[in-house]
Parts: sequence; structure tokens; C-alpha cells
Amino acid sequence: QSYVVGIVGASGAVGQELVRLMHERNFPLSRLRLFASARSAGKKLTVGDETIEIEEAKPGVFADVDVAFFAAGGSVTRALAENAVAAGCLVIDKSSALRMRDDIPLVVPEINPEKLTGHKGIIANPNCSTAVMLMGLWPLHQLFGVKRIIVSTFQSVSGSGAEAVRELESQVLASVHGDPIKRKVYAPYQIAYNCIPQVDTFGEDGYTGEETKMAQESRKIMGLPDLKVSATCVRVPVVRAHSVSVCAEFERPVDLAQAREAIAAFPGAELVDEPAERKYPTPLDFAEKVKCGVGRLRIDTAMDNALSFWVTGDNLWKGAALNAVQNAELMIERGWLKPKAAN
Ligand code: 2RA
Repeated sequence: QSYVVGIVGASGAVGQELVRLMHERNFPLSRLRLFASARSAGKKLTVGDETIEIEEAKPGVFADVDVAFFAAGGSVTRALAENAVAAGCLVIDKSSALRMRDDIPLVVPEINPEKLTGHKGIIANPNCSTAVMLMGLWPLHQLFGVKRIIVSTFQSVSGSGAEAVRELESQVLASVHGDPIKRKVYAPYQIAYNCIPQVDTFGEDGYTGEETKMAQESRKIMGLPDLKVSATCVRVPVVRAHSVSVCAEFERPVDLAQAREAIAAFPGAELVDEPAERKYPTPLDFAEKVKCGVGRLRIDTAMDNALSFWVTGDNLWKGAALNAVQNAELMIERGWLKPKAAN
């Protein structure tokens, strides 16, 4: 069986990774259609040996599409997702617009794949920092039962889009050459040689949107409505891959050897944890990797029954495009996704 797949937001940072993953993972395509705003429509993208023209994303374009990956932001999802669903198309959405709606499953396939059967046409995907963090936390939760996490993130600029990557690079060059440093995406702050303790806008409680997402989405995905979460999200001058430092308190006594074994056995994680050899995961090592790296595992000294660890993973892959594709792949594997046209 093969599928007509649409990518909405094909010219953006996540859209481009979706196109690449479709090709590299041999997704069973009968046709790939690329959609973007009217501004990008008409541009051509090369996918393998095929050249595909980008079409304008607008109501009515989904008639033959079996699965549409939405990666164009919340406003496009709000404007077009229901139209796609009405055309019988499964929407796999990367935006935050619908994630917390009770009737929409929020799925990480290694954690809650059973939710893929309960959809009403739309499946949401988590925020990048949440997805990466859970690749370390979930296997430990299964062993010891997590009840509280205190986390800090170290988020790469690609999470803010392609313009932010160019901004970091241009600021580094300007600094090296002694030229004036232009600040736009992170204005008034400079991102080169800096850390910015703000990702998204502040809420009334003093937490940013990103920090609130980490709390709410972790609870929904893990099915733990009472999980206590305090997050501090920080933008760092890294191009690709987000990292998270996690202190996690558990219901039951923890055991380091068991924790390491569980991480090593978990399909979403690679254990890189040999402190004596100075081996631990870094963003440069885990950019463009399917698995997230977990290391620095240790008994936490500030809380009882607690572990501290470090996890790093590709924000554009596990944090975005890859998780969405894995959801679709799993549905196909389990026979939960049928093409509209018999083939
Ligand atoms: C970021 N969470 O890294 C965003 C991307 N969705 O800013």
C-alpha cells in the first residue's frame, strides 16, 4: 500500500526535514504534495530525483491526500486542519494549536502508541523540548514511578526557525570581523556567545510558554495529571539539537544500574554514560540522529528517591518531523491507516 502525502509548511525548517525523512526512510508514497503560503507557492524542491512544485495551502487541496503533515504554525493548523479532516485526510500536526485539546491525542510512539487509534482525524505531536526530555524520563518512570521533575533546557536556535540559524552565524562572523552585530530574532539580546533564559513569551505565573508546555504536555503524554514540573528554558548558541538537564524524584527507591539498563533498552534512547572516559551526549553528536542521547545519570543528592541526568536530541527530528513521521509509520505498520484510493 502507498499513500498520497501532503506536507503543509514544506519550505520551513521542520517542513524541509519532513521532506528529507519521507525520502530517506522510504515512506510508502504514491505521491508527495508540498504546500506552503502563497509567497512560496510555485517554488520547486528536489526530493531524491524528483522535482516537486510547492502549491498554495488553501481549503480544497486535500481531496486526494491520505496523510497531511502540518508544520506551518498554529494559525495555519487552525485555518486548514478541519478542512483536511473533512476531506478524509489524517492530519499529523506539529503545531501547538491543538495539543492540549481533550479530543486530540498527543502521541510519542515509544510512549503512548495506543492513543493513535483514538483520533478523530487529527494527531498532535509534542513540543521539541518535551519530546527530547521524555526519551530519558519515560523508561525511568516505568521502573520507579516519577512524581516530580525540575528541569533546565539548553535549546538550539533552529528551534526558532531558519532565520535564527542565520542570525547566530552572522553574529559570530560579525564578532570575528569586528563588524556591528545585528539583532533581530532574539532582539534586544545577542545570541552569539550568550545564553537567553527565555523561550516563548512570559505568562502571569512567570513561566514562559515553552516551560508551561513542558509541564502540560509531559502530563498528558505520560498519563500523569498530577506530575509536578518546574522548567527553566534557555536558548543557547547551538545550531541543532536541544539538551535538557533533569532532576527527577520517584515514588520508589532508585537503582542506578537498573536505570542505565532501562535507558539502554529503550528504543528512543542511546545510553552514553561513561564519565570516567568523559563520554556523555552532546548536541553536535546527536544532531540528525534518530535516538536521543542520555548520560550523566547519577543519584540526585538534593531529593530522596531521585535521579539526575542529561538528555540531548535533535529538535527538528525527534522534537518535530521525525516524531510525526514515526507516528504515521506505526499506524501503517499496525494497519491503522488505509489509503483512500485502493492500490
Ligand atoms: C523552540 N520549542 O525551540 C520551540 C520550537 N518549537 O523554540
